Amino acid sequence: MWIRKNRGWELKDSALTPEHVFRNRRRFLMGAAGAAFAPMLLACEKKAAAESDMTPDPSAGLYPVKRNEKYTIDRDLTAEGDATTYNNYYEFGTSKDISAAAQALPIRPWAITIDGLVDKPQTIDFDDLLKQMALEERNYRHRCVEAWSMAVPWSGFPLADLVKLAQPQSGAKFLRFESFMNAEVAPGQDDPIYPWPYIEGLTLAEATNELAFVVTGIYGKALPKQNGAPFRIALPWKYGFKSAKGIQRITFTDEQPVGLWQALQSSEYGFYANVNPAFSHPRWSQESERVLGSGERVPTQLFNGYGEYVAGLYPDLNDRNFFY
Ligand SMILES: Nc1nc2c(c(=O)[nH]1)N[C@H]1C(S)=C(S)[C@@H](COP(=O)(O)O)O[C@H]1N2
Ligand SMILES: [Mo]
Repeated sequence: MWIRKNRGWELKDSALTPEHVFRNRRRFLMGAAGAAFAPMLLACEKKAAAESDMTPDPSAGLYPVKRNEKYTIDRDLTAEGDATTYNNYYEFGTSKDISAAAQALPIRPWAITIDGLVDKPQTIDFDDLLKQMALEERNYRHRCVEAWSMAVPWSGFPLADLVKLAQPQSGAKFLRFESFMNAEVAPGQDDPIYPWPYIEGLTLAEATNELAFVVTGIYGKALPKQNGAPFRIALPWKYGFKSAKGIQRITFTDEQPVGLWQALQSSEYGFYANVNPAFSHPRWSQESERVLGSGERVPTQLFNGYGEYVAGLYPDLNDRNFFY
C-alpha cells in the first residue's frame, strides 16, 4: 500500500514507495550490519523487547487442528516460507521484509477488550479465549489490494463465535477492530504520517458471515508475529488490508468505522473493499494478481471467488462503494 499525494501530514512521494522506505535508523542498521544482524542490533537497542521474544508461545501445543474441508481452494497453497517472510505490517516498516523486526512485539500477556454496544463487555486473556473456542483449519485465498495473492491454511475460529460471546445489542451495526499500539517495539508507529493505531471495520452482517475468521495459527502452528499473532482476522472476499493483525480491541458501534488506510487516502481505500476485478484502483488495474511464490499472473475473481457466501451482503454489484 502506498499513498499518492503530499498533504501537510505526508512525506514526499519518493519516500512513500513501500520497497524503498525505511526509517533512518532502520536503514542504518540494515546497511551497516547487514540484514542478518539487524534483529540482534534491534534487540540490543530495545532490551525489553528482546527479552519478551524469549518467551515460548503457550498456545504452541494446540496445533495442528482439524481441517474444515468445506473451505478448499482450487490452487496450490503458498509455501510457508513465502507467506511468513513477505508481509504487510506497517507497524514494523513499509517494506515486505519485516518478519525479523516483528519479533520484537511482546505477545504475552495479550488481552482482547470487547466493548461498546454489547451486553457482555469484557477484557479476556487471549489464552483463556482460545480455551473457549473450537479451533479448526481453513484453506483460504488472500488477495492484497496491491494485486498479489497467496493461499494459506489458517487456524482459528469463526468470528461469529466471538460475536456470540459479546452479545451485541440491537443498536450495534458495526465492529471496529483496533490493533496494538507500542511504538517502543514497532518503529513504524513513530512515523507520524500514519494515524496509528491500525483500525479496521466490518458490518455486523459481515462479521457474522461464516467466512469471517479469527486467525490464531497458520500451517498447523501458532501464528508467527509477522502474520499478526496472537489474534488477527481473515476476510478472504475482501482486500487484505481489511484483515487487521495484532488486534487488541473490538468495539461494537452504530457508526461505520474509519480504517487507517481510509483515513489516510479515502479516494483509494474504502470501507467495504470487496475484491472486484471490474473496479480498478485509481493507480492500477485489479483485473489480475501475481501469485506469491510462482510469480504467475492469474485473473482476479469477483469477491476473490467467494461470491456464493457473500454476494448477498451487497445489493449493487455496480456500486463502486462496495469495491475499494
Ligand atoms: N495491524 C496491521 N494489520 C494489517 C496490515 C498492517 O499493516 N497492520 N496490513 C494488511 C495488509 S495490506 C495485508 S495484505 C495483510 C497481510 O497479511 P500477511 O502479512 O499475513 O500476509 O495484513 C493486513 N493487516
Ligand atoms: Mo494488502
